[in-house]
Order: sequence, then C-alpha cells, then structure tokens
Amino acid sequence: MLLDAITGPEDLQGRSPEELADLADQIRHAVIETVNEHGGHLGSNLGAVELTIALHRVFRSPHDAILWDTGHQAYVHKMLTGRVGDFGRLRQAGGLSGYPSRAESDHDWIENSHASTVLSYAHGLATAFHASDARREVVAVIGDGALTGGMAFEGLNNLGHSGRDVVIVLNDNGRSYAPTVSKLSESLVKIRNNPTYMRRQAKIEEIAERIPWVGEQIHRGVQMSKAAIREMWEPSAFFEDLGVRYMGPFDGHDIASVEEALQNAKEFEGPVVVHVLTQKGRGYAPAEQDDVKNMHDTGSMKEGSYTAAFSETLVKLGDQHPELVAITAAMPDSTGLLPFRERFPDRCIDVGIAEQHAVTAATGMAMGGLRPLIAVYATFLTRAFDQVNLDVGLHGQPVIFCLDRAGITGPDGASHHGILDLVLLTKVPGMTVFAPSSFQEIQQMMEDAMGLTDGPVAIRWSRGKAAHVADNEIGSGLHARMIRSGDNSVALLGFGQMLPATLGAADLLAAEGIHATVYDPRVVTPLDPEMIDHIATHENVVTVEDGLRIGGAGAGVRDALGERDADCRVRVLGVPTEYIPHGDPDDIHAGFGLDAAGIAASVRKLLA
Ligand SMILES: Cc1ncc(C[n+]2csc(CCOP(=O)(O)OP(=O)(O)O)c2C)c(N)n1
Repeated sequence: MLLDAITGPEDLQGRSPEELADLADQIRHAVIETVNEHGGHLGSNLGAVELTIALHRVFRSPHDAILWDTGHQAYVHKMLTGRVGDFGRLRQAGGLSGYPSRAESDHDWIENSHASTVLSYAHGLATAFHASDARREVVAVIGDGALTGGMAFEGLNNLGHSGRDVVIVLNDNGRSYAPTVSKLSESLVKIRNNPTYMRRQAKIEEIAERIPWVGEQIHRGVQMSKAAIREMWEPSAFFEDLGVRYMGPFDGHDIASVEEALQNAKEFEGPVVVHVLTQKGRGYAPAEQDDVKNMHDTGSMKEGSYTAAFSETLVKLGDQHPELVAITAAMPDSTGLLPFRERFPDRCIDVGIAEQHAVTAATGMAMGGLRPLIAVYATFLTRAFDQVNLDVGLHGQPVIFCLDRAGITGPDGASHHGILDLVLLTKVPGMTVFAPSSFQEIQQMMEDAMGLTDGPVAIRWSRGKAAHVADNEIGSGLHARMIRSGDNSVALLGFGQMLPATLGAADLLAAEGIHATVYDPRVVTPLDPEMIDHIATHENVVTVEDGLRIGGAGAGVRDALGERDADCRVRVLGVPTEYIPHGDPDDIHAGFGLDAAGIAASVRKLLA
C-alpha cells in the first residue's frame, strides 16, 4: 500500500496524479477506521486530505513551518510525516496525540488545540525567520470557523500591517462544529456561489492575460496578477483592506490546482491568503450527510450524562423564564443546546468561536434585562477569564456559566482538561460556584441559579456519565449535604464528580474500622458555614477535587478552617500543576490517587 511507503513528505515527490489520488483514498480509509475505533475529529480530517498532500509537496517541512490552527485537522499531516505506523493508536495513552505534538515530531510546531491562534504564531515565526535571514516559509492553515475568533483578526491585522511573509491557507468548508456563524463567511460564500462574479472574474483574467505588459508576470504569478487586476473592478476584499493579498477560491480537493496556488503564494512577498473550498466529511457518506456538523467529531450527548441533565433542564427553565437566553461559542450540539434551540430559536445565540465576546456580550444582555446563560467547555472559558472577572464580575451581573467537560477529560489531552476553572472562578468576587455530584443535582442547581440575581453563578460538571440518585439524596440552595456522620477522626469532602470515589474510599476505610464523616459540599464558593463548623470538630479533613490542588476548592476549605483557628489537619487531594497528556480519565485519576483506593491510602497516611 502506497500509504505505508510514505516515511516523510519527501516520499510524496515524483508521484503521478493517479498515485496521489490512490494515496488520498488510502488516507481517508485510515482516518475513518481509526476514528471509528478510538473517536476523534472525523469530518475535519476527511476534508483536509488533498490540501495536506498539496501542502507537503509544495513546502519543505519541517524546514518550512506548516502550522495548523486548532490542530484537530492534523491527522493527515501526521500520516505524511512518518507516523502512519502509529496512527492506529491515536488518542490512546502512550499513543499519538489527537493534536500536533512537539514531543512526537519536528513537523509539529504548535500543539495547543484552542482555536484562532495560528496567525499569531505565524507572525512570530516569520518575524524570527526574517531576523535570522533564513529563507524559510511560514504557512498557517486556518478554518473558516477558527477565523471567527478575535485573536485571528488580531493576527491578520498585525500581519497586514507588518507585511510579514506568511502564506495563510483559509480552509473553508462553511462549518465549524455547526455551520459557521460569520458575516465574513457569508461574503466568501457569496463569492463562491455568485455566477456573475465568477464569470466576470474569468473575463477579467482573460483580458489580463492579453495585456502585453502584464504578460510575463502573468505566467509567473498568475494568481497575484488576477487579484491585483480584480481590485480595479471589485470593491477591495476584506483581506486586502487589511494589507493581506487574497487568492481564490480554489477547489481544495483538486491537488494540482491547490499546488499551483500554493506555489504562486510562495513566490509572493508579504502575507497572502489562499482561499480553498473543501467539503467537511468528504468521502464518507454518513459524515457528508450529517447536516449539523458533518461528523466534526464522533462525540454525542450520552443519555444519562451530566450534559443530558443540563439540556433537559434548560428547556424546562426556558418555558418558565421568557427572559432566559442561551449562548454558545460555536458548539451548540456538544454543549447540549440543540433541544433549547429547537424550542426557542430566537433565544439561542451562537457567537462563533469567540468566548471572550460571548462573556462580555452576556454582561450587556444581563444589563438590559435578559438572563443569559453561557454553555461552554471548562477549558474554553479559561480563555475569557478577564471578561468573567472584570465585565461580568465587577458589574455584578447575573450571568450563569454552565461549564461542561470540567476536570480530567481524557483522550483530547493537555489542552482539553478542565482543571483551572475552580482555581480561577473562585477568585471572582461575588461568584457562586456549584459542583453537582449527580444528574439530579444539576437540575436543582440550575433552578437555584435562576434565583441568584445579585451576581454571577457557575455550575461545572464533567464529561462522563452522571450518578443517578433518589429524591432524598439531593441538596438545595447554598447548603452542603452531609451523607455520612462518622466519628470525629476524619471528614471527607468529595467535590462534584469525585463524590462516588470519595464514598468508595469511606467504604474501604469503614471495613478497617475508620468511620469517616462524608460531605457532598455542592457549593465550592461560598462554602456552607455549617459544614465548615462541623468538619472543624474533626481531627483530620480530606478534600477531593478533579481540578488543580493548589488554589482550588480544597484550598478554600483549608482557608475557611484556618480562619476559624480549627485544630485539624487538612489534606487537599487534586490534580498537580502540570500538563497532563491524553489517556483514559479513570486511569489518569488513579495515577493521581484520585480513585477510591488512592483516597483511602491518603487518609490512612494522614491518620498514621
Ligand atoms: C477557543 C476554542 N473554542 C472552541 C473550540 C472547539 N472547536 C474545536 S474545532 C472547532 C471548529 C473549528 O472550525 P474550523 O476552524 O472551520 O475547522 P473545521 O473543523 O471546520 O475544519 C471548535 C469550535 C476550540 N478548539 N477552541
């Protein structure tokens, strides 16, 4: 099989168009097979096959830097840069990461997976290459979705201003998770769909080729000339107003045409956008036919999950509160907003991949009398912390943050774990933070959050399946819930999804004659003063959370006990301050001593 013979990009040279088409088929097959087995980003990678082949034939990676915005579409790049043999272990502990990874390959320059950063990296690298006189190209591949993020505009503006030499490949499939929300995208689509424009452009090109003084140049840099001449007839395109040359659009599945465009762009000095049109999910019928997200990824809302509890409750609250509006940053499906959007289409707002804007816009909505709720993954809210603190917090606005995928998330690796939210959100004055331990608690907390109108509220839950509990096992308001009353040797506090493991530890200890008091604190801030008073009567207190150990929920408990001069030893169990690679969440928890056995072991050590 040709794919197995590709040990690096150099093996792509000298291939016939037929061989390249075969290679594209084999790559698609490998992507579908592996993602069906291990999950991951299907649609985005299927759409980028020909584009990636063309990029690696035109540029000399890693001498030239090929940078992938977000990085979720880099599977093909991995296969073409010597990693075909390992591809079957994608996203598995010890196997390939689902994003570019510097530890894996010199061909991977950046690896963060949060969107819209690539133009800034590109600007930086191009500045450095320029300073070193090295003739190295910088190529930044960015999707139409990622281009909706504010940082991408900042990068574009600065690239245009500085004139740095960067080839920007706009991989436009009209989708992010859902159809991309952007006026810019709309105007690009207009270009694509407008036959008059296309005909006129063809005519202009024809005329241009006949003008003698342009003749020679036309053959060397046809596309540049077209763009230059087009400007005489067309209102300047968005990019060109910013000082960035625009070329396109090109069929992103036609390797020869993309290669020609990239070659021309490479010759050009200064920043240039090569606009390629691709089809998300290309070559796989279920993905092509999925009209919400073209199987962007393989995750979906699981029955009985925390997300399902949120989704269900949101619709109920929407009925009761006409002022409630839900906001998403380009992820309506994964955050569970689709049922709400279906019922209240005008009250569900997709802002694009723009978390910072979402938060400040929510502040404005709250000021104007709406009740905004932002549904977002914990890891992506971190990007908007300044807005949470100074726009929502300082103005005391009752914005509700619903944080999904908090804690250790697993196969998406370092950038996707939601382990900073508790540290950060608990520092926002006036913020109430809930950590639900069950499906039913989410419902209760969302209802209670609607009643808290003098400041922001955050409710954070994890990706996994939620515990289902009876009515008498649900708390209310800002109260903690005591689950077991033990002797006063030790009190255990299990925050949110860590409650079942904490109870498991209490069982193990009970079998050894250690009878722990166990609490579900429910509210991370403000801590329930009655709970603090009660645990202060214990000799030892052990807190368990799935976020950073330093500065998080347990640290708050320790402080509260300290303020009371409580005479008890406190052990805070949580995640260490390090970048945690991908792996199975249960294994990662166990590795940090955050499973029942590990918690019990920490308690024994403390008591000894
Ligand atoms: C800051 C941030 N918010 C949300 C996401 C989640 N996310 C991952 S990929 C994606 C869509 C990207 O769309 P696009 O750039 O067009 O790439 P495509 O998958 O369509 O090729 C989103 C919203 C993210 N990675 N980063």
